[in-house]
Amino acid sequence: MTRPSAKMWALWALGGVLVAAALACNAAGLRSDEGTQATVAAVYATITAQAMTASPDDPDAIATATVEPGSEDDEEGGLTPAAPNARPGNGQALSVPRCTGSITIDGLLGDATSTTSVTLADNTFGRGQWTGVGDLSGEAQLCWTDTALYVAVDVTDDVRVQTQEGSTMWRGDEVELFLDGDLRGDFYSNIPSSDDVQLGLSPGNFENLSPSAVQYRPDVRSADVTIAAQRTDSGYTLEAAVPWSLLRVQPAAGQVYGFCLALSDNDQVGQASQDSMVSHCPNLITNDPTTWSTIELLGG
Ligand SMILES: [Ca+2]
Ligand SMILES: [Ca+2]
Ligand SMILES: [Ca+2]
Repeated sequence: MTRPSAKMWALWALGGVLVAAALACNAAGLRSDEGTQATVAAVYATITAQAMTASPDDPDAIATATVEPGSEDDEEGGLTPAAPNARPGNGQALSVPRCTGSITIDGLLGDATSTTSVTLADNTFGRGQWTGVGDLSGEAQLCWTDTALYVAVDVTDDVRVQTQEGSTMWRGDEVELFLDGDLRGDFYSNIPSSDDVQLGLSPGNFENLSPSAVQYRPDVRSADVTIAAQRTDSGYTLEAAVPWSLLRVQPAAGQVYGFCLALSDNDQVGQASQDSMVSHCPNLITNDPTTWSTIELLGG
């Protein structure tokens, strides 16, 4: 056995240095990746903070988000991205006027003289069950007051079935209302949070079950909604005054919220079942606020 020469010791030492350098490079590479991710996170944190603090009715805040690339304002560091104020592609966005006329919540529609209309006829659940607009569809009218959002729906439904109340009323004929009270604050979050309200509005069964409301989200509880319904030849009508306090917002002209109206259908007589849903939001996933459309409150 021969002893390593001085030259071999030198080569081993050099090799060790190179290996250590390679490891150091790799470690530096990892740190570099982490740094990039941290930077991205910081940028998004900034965007989120801006969206949280920007007033939805502040036109300047919106304008800063729409700077044209290459324009004078498009200077590095001069852009302040903010979340949009609409959800294009999610169905008809509604511009809702203030209510006029003398409105009585009795299920008889037509007493609100200024409303916006929306057709509920996009099948969003139970594709194999929904046989067309005669099976389930609706025409809704909306207006607003300082205290409530007024909703009137003329529902076409071939078989009226409701055996449930409270948190299971969705397993029967009912109207569902979705409102995202902080549209821009968490615009990209597809998980419902405390500002996302989902209500069920049931016409009852026109016998021993009275019209009633329930809050499904953010938590399940009974909902204090003034509500009435009437049986019709083609289905039923439902009329409701939904308090803004229940929707967790302070209404004002110009405010924009995430919003969707939907209908749930059960045609299984005597059973608790959900056959299908229709809406004006064609992409509706009930627990994903990014699939809802929007509502704007008009002044005047
Ligand atoms: Ca009425
Ligand atoms: Ca039906
Ligand atoms: Ca039905």
